[in-house]
Amino acid sequence: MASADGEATQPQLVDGVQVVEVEAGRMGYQPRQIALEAGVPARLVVTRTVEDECSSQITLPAYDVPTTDLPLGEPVAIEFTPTEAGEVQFVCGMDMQRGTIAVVS
Ligand SMILES: [Cu+2]
Repeated sequence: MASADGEATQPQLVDGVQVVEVEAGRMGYQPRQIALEAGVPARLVVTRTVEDECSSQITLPAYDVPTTDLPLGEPVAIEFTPTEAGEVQFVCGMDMQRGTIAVVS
């Protein structure tokens, strides 16, 4: 499940949606690097696994995903459609933990 640093995790295509499961845990986001295709709806399913204020919220500013609460142990879906190629980041509520999404067209 965990990929080596530098190797982006590919989504699973579920009913036309690119789905990636993300853990917000002791080591930050896992996976930390995700690859998505532009123009296809995407869903990050994020589960927080640590009692840690830092990872209790997540946001994806580039796609106007509002700051979203992550209750401990409850998967939360973050949905957006990447529109153009490039790298965007998802970050914790305090902008400390980061993950990278490489969007390809
Ligand atoms: Cu934080």
